[in-house]
Amino acid sequence: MPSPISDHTVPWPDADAERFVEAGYWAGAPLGDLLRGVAERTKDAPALIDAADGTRLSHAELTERADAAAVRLLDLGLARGHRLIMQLGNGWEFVVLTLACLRAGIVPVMALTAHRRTELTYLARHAEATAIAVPDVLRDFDHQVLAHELGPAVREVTGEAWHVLVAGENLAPGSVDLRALCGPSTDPAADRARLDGAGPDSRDVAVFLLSGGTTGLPKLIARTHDDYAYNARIAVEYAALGPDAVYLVSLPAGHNFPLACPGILGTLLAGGRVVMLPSPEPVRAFATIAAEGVTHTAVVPAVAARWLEHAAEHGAGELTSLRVLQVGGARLADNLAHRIKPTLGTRLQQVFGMAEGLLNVTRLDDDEEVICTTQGRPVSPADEVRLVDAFDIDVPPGEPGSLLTRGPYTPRGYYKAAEQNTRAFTADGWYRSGDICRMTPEGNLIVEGRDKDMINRGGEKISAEEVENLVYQLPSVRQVAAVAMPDPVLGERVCLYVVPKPGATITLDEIRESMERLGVAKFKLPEHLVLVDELKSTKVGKIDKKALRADIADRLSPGVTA
Ligand code: OOB
Repeated sequence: MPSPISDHTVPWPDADAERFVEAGYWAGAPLGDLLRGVAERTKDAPALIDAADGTRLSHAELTERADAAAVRLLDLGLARGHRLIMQLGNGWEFVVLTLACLRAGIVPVMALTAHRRTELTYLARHAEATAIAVPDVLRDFDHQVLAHELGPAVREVTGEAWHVLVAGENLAPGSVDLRALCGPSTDPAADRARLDGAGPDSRDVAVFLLSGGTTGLPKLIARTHDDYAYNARIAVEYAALGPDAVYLVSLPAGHNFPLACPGILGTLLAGGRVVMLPSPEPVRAFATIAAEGVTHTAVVPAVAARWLEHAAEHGAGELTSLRVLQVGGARLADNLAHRIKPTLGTRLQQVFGMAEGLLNVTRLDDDEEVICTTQGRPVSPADEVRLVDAFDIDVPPGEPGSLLTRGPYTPRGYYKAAEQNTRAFTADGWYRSGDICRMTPEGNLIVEGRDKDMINRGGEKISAEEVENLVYQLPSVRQVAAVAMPDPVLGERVCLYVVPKPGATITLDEIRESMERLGVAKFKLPEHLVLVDELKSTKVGKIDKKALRADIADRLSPGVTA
């Protein structure tokens, strides 16, 4: 039996929870009920469009399908409180299955399609999952085969059946047809009767998000129905997203940004419509924006840069419906920010968020200068933010400091991670984001750097420690350090410094091949290798990564060959 989720989460203190309810931040209703309530009002208004296969569902059809899928999951043997690894691409099935889970109280673990054996095995065992949803084949990778192969290792911890749900044409024996499971209902009233009153509590965990990662293995962030619904609702407000909004999802849908900031959940709660597209590649994305009349979308800075390039060459005529372009996930360079309105003809909203909670946005009516040079300010009046020095003392106004935060949608600890929680959270519940920020006199934050050991590759977060642990499995490696190297396209990429064992040699290809054999997401593979005789330590005996980052930036600067 999977252990109860509540055994491993850190709840908000009662006094805080009461405060959030009284202030109306926590609505006291599970997301499935809130979405159903919206569908009852919006009925036949379009809710979901899959730009790849042409599927179109109204709000009424979407909630009916979600209910039917929830019942079918229960019939399979899943139950409220069970965990399902969600590893689907950006298609309609992602939305129907997510809503089905929310309705039944089954908790989706938002994995990425880039994840491979190492990550999935860990996630499924750590979350004690009893099911996984995958595409059959995506970008030449057979997800279905891997999903079945995970079974024995997962069953070892859960003692339960392992269900493999597959979205695709070629179903293997033992796979559940996800498209049929997410298909139309045969008896909506019966589905509803079965689910009403049997669903989750608003304080229950709604979804598990993955942490950006600074530790050897990714951590799970347990977001509750109350906190996540608030997150989505308040983001809706600041993006001025109403029932006429058309929101394009082109970033991986399981990321917090396109899922709930305001993303899929916010758009549906506002009665608007969601358009799913497999990638943000500009030719397809621009054509989809024009065809569907997209009003809002979210991208990372690397994508914004590609869109700017594309528009500079081909014009932005296809983007006339676009009202708000949200950019976040990594620092947007001021010079790119300044080009967005003139080149794309749309308003920019900078979003500095984190799966752990705190969301900062520039307001749509802020001065152009604020929009283009800051990452905005917290969305909730109850968000608390401090900028502190190495001793957790608040820095003077205007000085850079490490960001600590608490609030109504920032959980107080990671799931099943008591030991890491003592480092990632202060004793009184502040989350250490690891971002070095400065606050302007108006209260806007500017992200200036970070004091966490992470590499931000075009918005995908990579834990240096995770990469190092994988590289240490190679017999010829004596010491290794993974650091960010600057990159004009993605912002950062993974660079490795390696001290080989005496007499041994090693190449970048060998390292990448060994990591691929272990099965890890491709975006984590190092893209540059520097062999050295030793790695210098700091006074406290840690590898001096600051020096390495400076070294690689130096080596890559124009005129110098690395
Ligand atoms: C978003 O969430 P995560 O969990 O993938 O990553 C959070 C980290 C932040 O701590 C910060 O280091 C970085 O990503 N980050 C930014 C940023 N937005 C995120 N750094 C500089 N400027 C920004 N605008 O990335 C995320 C979650 C919700 C909405 C948007 C992004």
